[in-house]
Order: sequence, then C-alpha cells, then structure tokens
Amino acid sequence: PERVFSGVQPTGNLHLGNYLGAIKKFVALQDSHDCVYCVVDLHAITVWQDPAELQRNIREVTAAFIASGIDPEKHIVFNQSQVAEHAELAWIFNCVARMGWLNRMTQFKEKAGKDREKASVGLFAYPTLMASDILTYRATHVPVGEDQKQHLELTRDIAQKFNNDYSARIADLGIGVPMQVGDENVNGYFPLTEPIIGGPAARVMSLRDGTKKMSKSDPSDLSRIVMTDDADAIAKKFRKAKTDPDALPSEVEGLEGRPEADNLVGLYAALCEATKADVLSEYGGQEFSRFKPALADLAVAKIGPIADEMNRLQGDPAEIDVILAKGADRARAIASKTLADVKEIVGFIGGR
Ligand code: AQP
Repeated sequence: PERVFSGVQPTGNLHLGNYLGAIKKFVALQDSHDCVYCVVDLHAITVWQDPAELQRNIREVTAAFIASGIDPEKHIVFNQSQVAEHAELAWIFNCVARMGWLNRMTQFKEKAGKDREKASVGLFAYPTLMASDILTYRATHVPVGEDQKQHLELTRDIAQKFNNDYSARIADLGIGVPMQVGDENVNGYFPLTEPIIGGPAARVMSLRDGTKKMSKSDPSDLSRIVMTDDADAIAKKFRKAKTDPDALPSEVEGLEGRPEADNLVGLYAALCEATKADVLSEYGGQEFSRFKPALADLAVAKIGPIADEMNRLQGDPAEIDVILAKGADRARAIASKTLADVKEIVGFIGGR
C-alpha cells in the first residue's frame, strides 16, 4: 500500500500556514493511505531551542495533530528523537548526498542569513535528515507546503543515487522494489517519493507582507494567525492585515499582482474547502471591510474547536507522552527493518 510520511517542527507559534499547508492534508489522507506523522524535534534543534519550551512544543504539536483529527490508533503519531534510526540513516545519507546539492538549498541560505559561518552544521545537513525521515518508512507520498518542494526533490536525488550506487548489491540481496526510472525498469531499494503540494493554501503568506510566507519566526505577531489565537485576536489580525485599496475582483485573474488579496481569498477558499473562483463568485466586487470580518468568522469557526481540543489534551501531558511512546514503538518496528536492510546493502556487518 502507499505510505504517507510528513512532519512538523515543534518550534512554537503553530500557524494557519502549517495547518492549511500541512496538517489539514494529513487528516484527509488517512482514509486512503498508511500514514506516519512525526513531531520532528531533531530538526527543531538546528536552531537554538529552550529545553523546557521544546518539551512543551513537542506536546503542543502532538495535540494539534490529534485535535485536528489524526487518529493515533489507526496511524502512527510519534516524536522523531525517540526513533534512533532517523539519525542513523541520516548519517549514511550524509555520505550519499553531495555538498553541491546542499549548497543549493534556499531554506539554508534564508535561515543561515548573512553570517553563514555561525550557522549550525545541523542546519546545513537538515535536508539529509529529512530524506532519512521519509525514506526510513520508504514513504511514497509526502504532503507538505510549497516551501518544502526543494527538499523533496533532494530526497528523490538521494534515493536515486543510493539506488544507483548500490544497484548490484540490492539485486544480489533480492530486496529491491521494481521501479521505473525514465524508460528503464530497475530494482531500487528506496522509492522516488512524490510530494503532495497544492490547493489554495500551498503557500500561505504573511498578513503583513503578501510576498513573504507566513512563518513561525516572523518577529511580528500580526503576521500570522496562531492555532491557539482566540476569536478577538483572529478578528484583530485580519482587520489589520495589509491589503490594497481596491474591491475584490470577480475573476481569479484579477488577483494577479495583488498578493495580499490573493492570500486572503486563498485562505478563505482553503478554510471552507472551495476554490478561489467559488469565493470570488460570492465576494467579487466587495470591499475588504466586508470580506475581512467574514474571513475572521470562518477562521474562528474552523480553528476554534481545534484550539479548544488542543488545550484540553495539553492539560494531561502524561497522556500525550503515552501516545508518543506507543507511536514510537510502532514506528521503530518499521524503521529497524529498513536500517537492517540498508546496513546489509552498504556492507556493514550484523545488520540483519
Ligand atoms: N506559510 C506556509 N504555507 C503553507 N504551508 C506551510 N508550512 C510552513 N509554512 C507554511 C508547512 O508546514 C509544515 C510544517 O512546517 P515546519 O514545522 O517544518 O515549519 P517551517 O516550515 O519551518 O515553518 P515556518 O513557519 O516557516 O517556520 P520558520 O519561521 O522557522 O521558517 C511543512 O509541511 C511546511 O511546508
């Protein structure tokens, strides 16, 4: 069966972009796929995290998964650092990936800023750990926001190079999976994972600047709707959201060159599972002063119950920890098999 993997970093300020670009899609995939959803704390520490806050944030993301409708009994919900195989496979992938590939990653350039010498080695190697997260479960599909597209391409490059470098060995061991690469049928060990990106909220933008993505680390609280914002905060943030002076267009083409308008219409569409065209057929010609309160009400109606449930779940941290521990056991059962195979493929002794 097709398997989905994805993760969210426990770095606080979980926002509407994380929900609509990722978590909401995780929920939808549960009926059709085996799903593995991870709180990626090893990724979080690529930049400094206060230890007590990190623990709180790990539980908060877990609560957000469950409150949004992910079923930890039917699928796997766990915490990355509890399954050592992720870090182990990442090391092997560090030896498969090339420096030149990682040098091209735009997220590293953005997050490292001007003084790259001061960035952690982990921040640079982040994409090889992400490839490991996905390929530890030999996942075929990864739902993510648009910002992760380049990392997903790197994951495919790593899988392909590993398959090619070790193709004879994989064939000898008889543990490959048939796959098509170009016109050729080959036996690879790792699948070439497909991203699932799309819909009207694949890239949710900052409420203060329609050219920047909504982000956890933006210094302005007004730039993002946080999952746990109350109705007043949500209404205020949309009221203060940057817009241009024109009314909403009636056609989607009319959103071109109007990034803030495009973003708000996209948010409305994603929240009510419609298209931007549907939204504009209702609100085209109207002023933002009418549209913004409607958007705020819709956001409160969709996010409010999730926030309430998140708060309830976080009232019992021990219960969350039990869910994570059980999830880790089930994740490890898959991960340890992959690692045993990989060690055998690479030529280590005692893997299987
Ligand atoms: N603005 C966004 N629009 C759509 N999807 C988004 N995602 C993040 N921002 C947006 C998606 O959310 C998932 C989890 O992301 P992450 O935990 O890896 O965090 P991130 O991408 O680092 O989030 P931020 O908010 O952008 O944090 P900073 O400020 O640290 O850069 C991913 O699937 C991501 O695509």
